[in-house]
Amino acid sequence: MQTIPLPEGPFPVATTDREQVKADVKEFGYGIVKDALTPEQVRLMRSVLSAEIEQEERAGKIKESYTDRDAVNRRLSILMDRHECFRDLVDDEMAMEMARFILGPSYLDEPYLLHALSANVTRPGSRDMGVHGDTDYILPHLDAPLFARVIWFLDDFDEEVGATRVVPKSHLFGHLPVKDGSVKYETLPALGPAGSALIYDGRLYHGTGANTSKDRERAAVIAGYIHPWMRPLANYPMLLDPAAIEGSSVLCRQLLGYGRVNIGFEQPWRYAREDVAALSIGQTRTIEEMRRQVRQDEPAQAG
Ligand SMILES: O=C(O)CCC(=O)C(=O)O
Ligand SMILES: [Fe+2]
Repeated sequence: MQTIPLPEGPFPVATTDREQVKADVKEFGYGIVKDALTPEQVRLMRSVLSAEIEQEERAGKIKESYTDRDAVNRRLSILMDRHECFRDLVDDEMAMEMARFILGPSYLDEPYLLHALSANVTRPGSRDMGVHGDTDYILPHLDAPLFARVIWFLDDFDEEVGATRVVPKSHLFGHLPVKDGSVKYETLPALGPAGSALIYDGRLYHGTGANTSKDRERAAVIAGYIHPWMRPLANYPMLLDPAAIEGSSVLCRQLLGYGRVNIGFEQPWRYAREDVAALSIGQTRTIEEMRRQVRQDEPAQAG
């Protein structure tokens, strides 16, 4: 078996300096924002999450996921309409800044889309997830930043509790990870106190760590942002409780797919239920603004 060793450090550490985090993401493929959530947000999200998991367990809804090696951990795949604290995380200002940094400008300034907002809670005895990239499902490998990922820490992330493991600089390897057992990638744990957020380019090789603790859990909320021309995990307007989305920001709903506009062309939602259609967002730019944008983009597209 071939082992791919870690590159030269020093490696990114949790910091409140966002410019440093961006530099880390560029060079290493990941960075860690400290104090990304307030202690109140962490407490609320953690307790809502525990209650939701308990409820799903009682209802027998916990399913094994093909992405994990066992079913000791707990995953909840849809968080947006379970509580406002999660819905309002969708258009979090820091997450948006990092998504813009990773994905770059979008055509006609169309907002990105949220791919998914889910939770992953490791529990004592959970095995590691195995090294992967979050764009592995896009074949063949496309060497462009397609996915901006944010893992919010709701508990302290340390090695024992199963902090996410990363392969520094793997976002630039130029191919998907080899998963036939012939290659072993050395990894590092992404560390930080509860309230931190791991930011990474979806090409980065990574995976949940094993939880080797006796009695501690590690809860994470995972968000992914994609280009407006990509397909999210689900058709959210068909799936989410409209009552829980009412009162959300325009940007939040655009990120959730309630935009009726794609690359400047608006289409009515003729057959949507009234309360769902009422949440949809039409064109927010004038024709003149769009023409100006297209003219600005032309040299870049040609060149
Ligand atoms: O929970 C984690 O630490 C990472 C999970 C992950 O990589 C994934 O779900 O794709
Ligand atoms: Fe992942």
